[in-house]
Amino acid sequence: MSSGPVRYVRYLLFAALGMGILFFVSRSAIPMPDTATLSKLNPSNYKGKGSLTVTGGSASPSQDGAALPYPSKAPGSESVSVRPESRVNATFVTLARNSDIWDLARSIRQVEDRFNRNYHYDWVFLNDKEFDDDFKKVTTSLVSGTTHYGIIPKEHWSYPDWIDQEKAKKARQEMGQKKIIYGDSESYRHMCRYESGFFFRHPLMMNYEYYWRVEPSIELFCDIAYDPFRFMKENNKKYSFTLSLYEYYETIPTLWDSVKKFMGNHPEHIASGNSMDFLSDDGGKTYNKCHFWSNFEIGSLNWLRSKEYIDYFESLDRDGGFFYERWGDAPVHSIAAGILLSKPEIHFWNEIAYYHVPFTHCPTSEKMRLDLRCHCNPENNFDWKGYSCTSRYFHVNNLQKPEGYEDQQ
Ligand SMILES: Nc1nc2c(ncn2[C@@H]2O[C@H](COP(=O)(O)OP(=O)(O)OP(=O)(O)O)[C@@H](O)[C@H]2O)c(=O)[nH]1
Ligand SMILES: [Mg+2]
Repeated sequence: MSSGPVRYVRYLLFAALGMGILFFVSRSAIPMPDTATLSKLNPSNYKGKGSLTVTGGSASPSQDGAALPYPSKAPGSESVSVRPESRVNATFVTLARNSDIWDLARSIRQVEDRFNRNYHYDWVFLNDKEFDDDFKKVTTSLVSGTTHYGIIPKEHWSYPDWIDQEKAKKARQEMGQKKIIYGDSESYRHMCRYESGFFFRHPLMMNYEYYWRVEPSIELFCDIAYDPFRFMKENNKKYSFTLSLYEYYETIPTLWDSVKKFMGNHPEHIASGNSMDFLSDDGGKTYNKCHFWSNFEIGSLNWLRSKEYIDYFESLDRDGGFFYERWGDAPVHSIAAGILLSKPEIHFWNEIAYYHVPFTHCPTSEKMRLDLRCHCNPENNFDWKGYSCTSRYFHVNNLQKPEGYEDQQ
């Protein structure tokens, strides 16, 4: 038997131990805000500092219906820390006007909530005019990584000297009369040419290996449960997409002639095992107008900066169709990916559910939608509709369409 005071000391020690255990148990049971959120609340930690957090374990994506292509449950508010060095050298990139700010704010918020809040990748904003303070203030507050703001050099947003500006003006007037979308717009043409041939060479982009293009007013419908940039790098992917469709012929009547001229002059640039069958139904004679929708893109900047791609862009640019017609950056990028890359270097993101007016990619698999907490209506999925080229992409790449695709046609 212990004597009185010794017994009291023992009681006190037990009580202290019990309280300690209770504290640890309750702390781990109560959801705590992640360190990224906490560090943003402290102004001295405002940007790009502190530990990096990612959601879930490692997982590699694959096409719909494949065995466990993503973590069995996409993590929600919980997060686990990983070291910053596991990040890839990559950035988001957006070309925008100051007036795009509120439509863009919605896009950024979705990208952050679904993915980047756990990764803190940088974001580069490019504009042909100076960004104003409001634009910078709002975007800086929304992006969890470091933001950079660049002005586009004049020579990348103006007429090259071989362009006949009178002829270009006439073409715009004619296309305007025919009510071709953006047919009469001069700035839209500069935008398409810039996205086709220059954004990846902007000094701010030269520091990075991969980019993810984001436009105003897009939606992301599912959690992104792994790092797509890392997937690109580890699997040697150069170009990737979520939606594909047919181009409006009136905007590109001579684009394929120009591509054929390039292919004739540069047979050494044409990849073996390429995706010509995605682009053409007659072995390359004519273009079937299929293209990847470039308002969403994750891609390799080194590929766009390669001699193959630059030769391709410069050859097309000389032919003048960016101004005399209205060539879009979507068919220009897609044709390049189709002929300069081998098939496995292109990737379709089934897990990245995406909307840009007026089309939606929403995974066909219900399990995937539930696991990734998607909020898209599967009835809106465009993949298997007649105007989409994704069926053709699956066919050309021998991919199996997901169960239930017939009901979404
Ligand atoms: N700085 C700048 N950015 C532009 C200009 N025109 C378009 N952009 C941006 O370029 C991208 C593509 O332009 P959009 O107007 O979205 O073109 P679109 O996607 O074909 O057409 P929408 O259906 O209207 O979205 C967007 O990120 C725009 O913010 C411009 O004149 N200046
Ligand atoms: Mg757009």
